[in-house]
Amino acid sequence: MEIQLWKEILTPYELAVEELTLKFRHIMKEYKEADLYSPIEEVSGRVKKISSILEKAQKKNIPIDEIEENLQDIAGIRIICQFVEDIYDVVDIIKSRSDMRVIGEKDYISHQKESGYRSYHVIVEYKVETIKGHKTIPVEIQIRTMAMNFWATIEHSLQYKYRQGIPEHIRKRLNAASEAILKLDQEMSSIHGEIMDAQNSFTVKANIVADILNNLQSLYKVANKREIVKIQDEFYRIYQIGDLDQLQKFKKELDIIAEGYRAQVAR
Ligand code: 0O2
Repeated sequence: MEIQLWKEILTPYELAVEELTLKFRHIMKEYKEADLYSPIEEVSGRVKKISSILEKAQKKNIPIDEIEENLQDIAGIRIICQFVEDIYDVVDIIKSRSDMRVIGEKDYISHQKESGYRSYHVIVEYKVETIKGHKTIPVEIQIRTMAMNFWATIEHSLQYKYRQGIPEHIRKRLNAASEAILKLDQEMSSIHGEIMDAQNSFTVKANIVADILNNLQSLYKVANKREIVKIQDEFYRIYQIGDLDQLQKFKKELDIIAEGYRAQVAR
């Protein structure tokens, strides 16, 4: 097979990697612009090197002219997340899209590989348009946490260093490191829950405060001003205690007062 032919074969894969990298980066941008937490932290992509394609085909006994039908990771996207929970959100995002179709999944998080490798792989079918026309190709999307990626990157380079197999004593260390990574991700997940709870109650509190202040402002225009100033002082006192339940109770009472005034005005 001539090098020119390889270039032709790989062009749609290059385009798919470029397009998908851009699309996933855009998802990150959209989350950030909407002031929302992005489950995607980082995106990268690559087209497998010809030498690696040949090596994998040889390892799996795939004839050269059947490589395209049998290798699903010629085009690869890697998505890095902060927390394990984010990985499953990213999988849901991928499944909900109309521009790619999931044709395979490998959950190496619930089913860690013997090597200690952990990651979630989704194979999608993706359509590209080149000057030669359109083509639907498989793309492997690897989704993993920063910690999982750290381990996989080191282990991958060791695989290259020890082509005949990683020595047993290093394997043992890698397994221990993989366990430590699992623990680290679990610890981070517990903090993740706390962060989400804190963000949630912050939003709830901010909305209650906004409602109370709106009501106070409206009442100030129609009700006895000294009464409203007294209510406002009471609000500041409760606000300083910082108890969400008390604040919620105060809001309900103020709603009733405001409703009463509204009814009077309507009469
Ligand atoms: P590269 O250089 O990253 O492209 P297999 O038959 O298991 O070798 P298969 O059937 O394609 O491969 O599926 P699998 O196991 O899901 O592996 C796909 C890719 O996942 C690999 O591609 C690696 O990128 C990554 N991967 C899988 N297992 C390991 C592992 O134990 N350690 C690390 N570091 N990465 C792993 P390639 O072609 O092997 O390599």
